[in-house]
Amino acid sequence: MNQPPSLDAPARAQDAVNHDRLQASIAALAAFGGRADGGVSRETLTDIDLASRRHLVDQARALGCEVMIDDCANLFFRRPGRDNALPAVLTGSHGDTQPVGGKLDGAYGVLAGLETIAALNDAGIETLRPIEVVAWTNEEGSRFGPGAMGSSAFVDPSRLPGYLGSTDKDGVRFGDALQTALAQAPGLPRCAMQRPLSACVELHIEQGPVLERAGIPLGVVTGIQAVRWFTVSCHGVMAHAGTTPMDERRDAMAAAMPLAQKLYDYAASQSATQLRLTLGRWQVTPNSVNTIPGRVDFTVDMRCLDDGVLDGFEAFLHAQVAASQGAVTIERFFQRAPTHFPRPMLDLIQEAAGRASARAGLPAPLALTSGAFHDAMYLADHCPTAMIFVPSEKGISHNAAEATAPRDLFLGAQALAYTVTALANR
Ligand code: HGY
Ligand code: MN
Ligand code: MN
Repeated sequence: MNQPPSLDAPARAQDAVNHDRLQASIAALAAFGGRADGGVSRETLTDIDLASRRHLVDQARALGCEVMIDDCANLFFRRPGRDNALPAVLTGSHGDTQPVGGKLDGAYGVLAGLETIAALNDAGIETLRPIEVVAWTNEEGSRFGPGAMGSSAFVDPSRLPGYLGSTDKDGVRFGDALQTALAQAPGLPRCAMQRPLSACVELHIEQGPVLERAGIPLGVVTGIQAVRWFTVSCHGVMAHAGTTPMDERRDAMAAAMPLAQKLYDYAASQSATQLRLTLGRWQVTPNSVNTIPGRVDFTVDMRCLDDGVLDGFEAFLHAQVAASQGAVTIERFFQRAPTHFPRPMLDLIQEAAGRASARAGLPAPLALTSGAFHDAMYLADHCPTAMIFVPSEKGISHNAAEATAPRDLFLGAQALAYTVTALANR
């Protein structure tokens, strides 16, 4: 018989988290897109991702959850509370991965959310509010840009139409992939976007080296740095590699390389600001060994806690474009200012993580900012939101070698269970 909400419910939920069950659920989901090198390739709305979603639906239903889907194919797994008219507490993360990703980025937050529900079930705890675990669509932004499409559209549905025309490297439109995903979720009730939520907590791996270097298993995330993405296009003229004299070429690569170096030099000049620059995706047209490139497109990912630094870098980039007299064009397709999580949420996570660490005889949680962006950056516009981190071994992520000690994954899930239960009884 479920107990009515009580003050010790968060502690009882925390103590009911099951280490082996969590490990098994991580291994089961990792099989969808599992790679021989131990990584996972499960880009958003691919057939493998759709199959993994069906697996998550089955897991959630086995826990007694209702399952819903919204217009951006975000999946919600809902555990009723005593008063289901109250806005739910949301946890979860994203189910998609990078082209060569790991088992934990996103998946861990979804599965720890389901583990929280399993722990509540085991402990016979009935919360006042409903709890929902979400699997967001396309957080990575690697197949279709920008990133965090599902969460940003949930918070502001007017964004969704602008996402539909985004295409992947094979020319597939996001809108078409989305329709296929929705068509493959027959019988799932469609829920509204922008629904009121009472709070949101996202558990995630740090994807950087801070917690591991500090020897601390749990992080209280105070905020997320700013991010901007651009496509830089260098325009030339295709011509024969053998017959065209060097001084008669308009070689797009000859324009792209020095520009890229100027951007790296600029970033190096700003190193004191912790500005980070990545030129991650290159496309050469026609990409032939013996044709002078007619066009070179490359992406710019710039990040910094100080948005003013990104303003300066963007101005530098525009100055290079102006100086090119039309040979270089740019398009900004993602921009997010820094996120700061509210103090009352940070205090609760400190309490939840502090109890889990103390009972394990480990150091108290560390406060830190996130170098990676997360869906929580948009939810922070919608309801009181915060994040919990666990360490990444050697700070590695977006790499098949991504790993976190099982002990730390367990502690993170314990901290989440406490936090979500406390919020669901407020
Ligand atoms: O790029 C990011 O920060 C996130 O991991 N997708
Ligand atoms: Mn992630
Ligand atoms: Mn990621």
